[in-house]
Amino acid sequence: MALPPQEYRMRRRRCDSTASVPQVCNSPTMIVMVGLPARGKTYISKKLTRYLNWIGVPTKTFNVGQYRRQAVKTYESFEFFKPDNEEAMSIRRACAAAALRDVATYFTLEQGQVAVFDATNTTRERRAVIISFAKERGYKVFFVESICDDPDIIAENVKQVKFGSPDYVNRSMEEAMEDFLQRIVCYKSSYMPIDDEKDRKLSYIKIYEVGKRYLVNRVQDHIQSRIVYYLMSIHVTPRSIYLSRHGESELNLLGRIGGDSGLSTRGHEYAAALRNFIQSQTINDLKVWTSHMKRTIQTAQALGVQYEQWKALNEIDAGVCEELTYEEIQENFPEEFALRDQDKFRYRYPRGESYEDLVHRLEPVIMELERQENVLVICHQAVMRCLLAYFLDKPADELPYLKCPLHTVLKLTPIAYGCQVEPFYLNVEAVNTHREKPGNVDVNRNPEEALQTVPDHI
Ligand code: BKE
Ligand code: F6P
Repeated sequence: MALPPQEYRMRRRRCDSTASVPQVCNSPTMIVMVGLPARGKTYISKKLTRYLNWIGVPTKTFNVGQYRRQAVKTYESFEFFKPDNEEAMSIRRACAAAALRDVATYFTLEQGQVAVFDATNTTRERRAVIISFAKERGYKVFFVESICDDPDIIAENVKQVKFGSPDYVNRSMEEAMEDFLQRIVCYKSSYMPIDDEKDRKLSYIKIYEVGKRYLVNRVQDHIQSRIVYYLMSIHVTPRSIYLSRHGESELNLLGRIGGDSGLSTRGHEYAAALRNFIQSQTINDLKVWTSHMKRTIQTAQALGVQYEQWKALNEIDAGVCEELTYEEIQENFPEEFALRDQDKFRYRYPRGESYEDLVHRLEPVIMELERQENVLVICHQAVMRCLLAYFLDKPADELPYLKCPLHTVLKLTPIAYGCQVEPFYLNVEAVNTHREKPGNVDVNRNPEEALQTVPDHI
């Protein structure tokens, strides 16, 4: 089809393979953290990285502090960070440069899409180095600045994460606190926050007082707007999220997948046990969420509290395989059965869904869970695996094999940069619905994982 010359030019520019620098076609993005020490930069970096990976955007954090600890094996004191310490200054510059080189490698050789550059980046000079590095290579840059001067929050940060850092092994909490506060002082004199006027061409979000207020400037694309939306949803109020499957269903008893059956006798017993468990936890202002399926609604009804139904929490749609046993699937659809074992995350049932589809369907649920405080989610095996993978940062290949047995509540509590998992088996027997990957002994490799201690009940 003939296009007016102007159109040709526009099309060429959009995806010109002869250009030295890719400008428009899926340019990778650098998220550059800005802020004094103990402002939650690493917290935000790790959390954002986990979220982006979970939604399928390959992302990695580059923490310049780790490069520094690699270069200088033993940390002595805050003196290292004094602005007039020339020797240390050149080591620090070299560490930032090494981290930038690794960002470039990540984008060119490792299919990375987003790199989170986790350093203080508190001087205009340092940010200018990053901006020109990115510009030369055609990367987009989005700054995330955290501004917080509440001494209690800073002290809590030092207690929760800095005290446990390799910098302070064999130091008392008092020593760590004193040294760290001095370290912050070292940065203060040269700190130039992102400037409303001077930096008006940059893309950024400034976060004030752990999310009480935000300033957002020049969001360039879809991924940046999702990042902004995510950062405006997270909070640090202590809370727990309880994940549970519905009580055992009639179809679970028959070994059949999917469908919309009600609870078995033992399923009803579990619902009653769940009520007692929730009461014993004395949780402030608990929200209860279910799917639109009978088995989760019946489980919630036994609790005697209000609950909210989410269609997005419905179990994976097995399409033509709904209500069959795994043996029947193997008999009737042998190729399909084999394909699912090859790539269980991406495999989509004919006229049904894949785990990957499920993750997309569950994204609004995760976003709302981030906004909320205490929540009990009563859901299904595949759905619970997707939610758990988000909280525990599990990769796509492990996700469909995570162990989420019936009649077991998982209590998730944020601690430091991660998430504590406590399994509670409520002592009501149920069938085992977990199917191992054929040929695999156990995919839950990490022996320290609490999940490993979840008993398998047949
Ligand atoms: C919504 N945050 O934007 C946020 N801020 O120690 C901005 N000091 C900042 C934070 C969270 C959300 C997170 C931490 C923190 C902070 C200032 C901080 C933090 C939380 C737990 C462990 C370590 C840091
Ligand atoms: O067997 C219970 C069930 O929730 C089914 O409804 C669903 O198809 C299945 O688990 C998901 O588990 P898997 O992906 O291991 O087949």
